[in-house]
Amino acid sequence: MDEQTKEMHFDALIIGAGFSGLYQLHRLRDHVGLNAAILEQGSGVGGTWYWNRYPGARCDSESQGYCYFFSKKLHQEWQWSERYPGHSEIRRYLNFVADRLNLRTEIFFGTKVCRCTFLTQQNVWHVETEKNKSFYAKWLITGVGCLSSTNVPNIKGLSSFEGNWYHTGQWPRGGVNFKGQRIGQIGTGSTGIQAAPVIAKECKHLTVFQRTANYSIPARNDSWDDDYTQWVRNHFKELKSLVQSTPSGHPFRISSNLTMEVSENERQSMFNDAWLKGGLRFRGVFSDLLTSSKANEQASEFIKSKIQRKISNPETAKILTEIDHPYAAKRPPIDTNYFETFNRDNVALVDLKADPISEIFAKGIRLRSGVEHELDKIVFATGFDAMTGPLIKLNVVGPNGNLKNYWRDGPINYLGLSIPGFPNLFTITGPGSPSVLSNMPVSIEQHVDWITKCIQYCTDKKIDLIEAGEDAAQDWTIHVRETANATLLPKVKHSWYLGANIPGKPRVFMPYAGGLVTYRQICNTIEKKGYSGFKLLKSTGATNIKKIDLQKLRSFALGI
Ligand code: N01
Repeated sequence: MDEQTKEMHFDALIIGAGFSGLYQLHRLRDHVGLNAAILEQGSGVGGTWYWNRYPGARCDSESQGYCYFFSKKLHQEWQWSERYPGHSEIRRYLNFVADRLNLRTEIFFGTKVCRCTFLTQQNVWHVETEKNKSFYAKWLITGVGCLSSTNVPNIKGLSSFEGNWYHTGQWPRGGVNFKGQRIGQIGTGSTGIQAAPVIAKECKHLTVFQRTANYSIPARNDSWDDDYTQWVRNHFKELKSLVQSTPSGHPFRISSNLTMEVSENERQSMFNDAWLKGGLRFRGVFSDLLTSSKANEQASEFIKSKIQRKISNPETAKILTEIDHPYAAKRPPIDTNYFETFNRDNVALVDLKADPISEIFAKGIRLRSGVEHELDKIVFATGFDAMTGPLIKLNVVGPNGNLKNYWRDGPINYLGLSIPGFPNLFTITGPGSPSVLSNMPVSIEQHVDWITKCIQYCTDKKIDLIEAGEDAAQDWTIHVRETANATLLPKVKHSWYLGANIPGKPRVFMPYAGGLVTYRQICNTIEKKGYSGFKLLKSTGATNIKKIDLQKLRSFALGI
């Protein structure tokens, strides 16, 4: 879509053209009949997958579950090629969806939102872009993803580095040539674990700088044959019902077995079967891996022993398996030959716990001990200012102030969807919703459907403003923290779930850990009760915000 005039008026504006934005546009335009549009920073659709093109970038969710389920027609036409879809295949899929639903006519590409202000006189959102364009809409919906604000650590001397450096979440569209070069990779989370084996094959030498050792389960990726594609197409209904009935939204069930209630032999054999199945399915072998320390220790020891056997150098094996957190308390990576990569002659591991980075200099990375690693390129696989970061970056200003201020002690909202003091704003997969603890497209569909129904309801009832009530938001925020505290998820030092990877960010567990099935039921009940907990107003003017009891919220903060 072209920006022909400087000011454009819509019923609804959606920010981001990834899984969230595309489906939200379709629902509002084609089902509610609104004049809706997407503002997208990139030059194409894809969202997270538009930016994450690093070597090895691939989804950890299995293909048969990593797609939309709202349209059987779309499902029947599409064909995945592998167990886990690669980044370019996911972009092809989202382009296919955009074309089939004729969405491009309502997408402004190359349009970076820099400020969103609620105008209380008119009850509309004023959205300003980097190129000084103004958009206005009654409804504002963010589909900016949870992991789109990249984190490049503030390491002394980066600007003096003579080679090029890259963040995996902002990968150049034309790719990067590593041939014949010495590469340094900082970071060994899900991204680094995917990238290292691929970079190692391309470059002359790879040095991996590891701060915290990590678990990883073999992905066991494989190609799909036509029979399997046909099976998936024939089982659309069953797959849809499966992903909507599991707490994680993945297309597999979580066993109800408890780890310590089976014999040692059975336990090892069940772990082994799960290891052979591979990927995120490993987590589903027992139901209590994230609620019982004893159960988790069993899984952790099993995984560590498997990892140790893959690595030929005992010192390297030790550094890679001195893991300081419970299995899956951080987002558990899955890999293709990650640990095996350290057996290659052209790969070295640096233990930053023993010898941290002191600075980056013109020729590479210098450690505190004075040891220097000369490099031609540096890859930052250092993660994101997750969940709240992309929302705060939009500079959202409600009638009572800006979101950055309101969330300075951590996110406060209702259902992860709506924020007190920010009327007619909805945040798809916002903090406080299952989002990143689930298979994202399934959570996204649930949020978009809920938001669409809510907007339809307000339209039918001629409601001007809807926003989360302060009491409901406070109770929900406490519930999110209590739910996390009942698990092992907060028992981690540096985890982006907790915002603990970003200096100065409040340490608060952000996603909702109660599972997608429970969450869906809660959302449906609230809808059926006429949006209980929300303030629905037919009047105009600013809403009055009651002060949230931050003291009460802080008492639920996590203190490690
Ligand atoms: O980021 P991370 P990621 N000095 O934050 C290290 C999703 N994802 O991009 O653990 C040295 O997990 C940091 O060390 P530590 C998935 O949800 C999805 O890997 O903090 N090291 C860690 O090793 C995932 O969880 C897919 O001590 C520093 C790494 O950088 C999320 O994205 C694929 C450092 C960051 O790990 C984020 O994963 C890939 C410093 N100053 C990723 N700062 C799919 O399949 C940070 N690190 C969909």
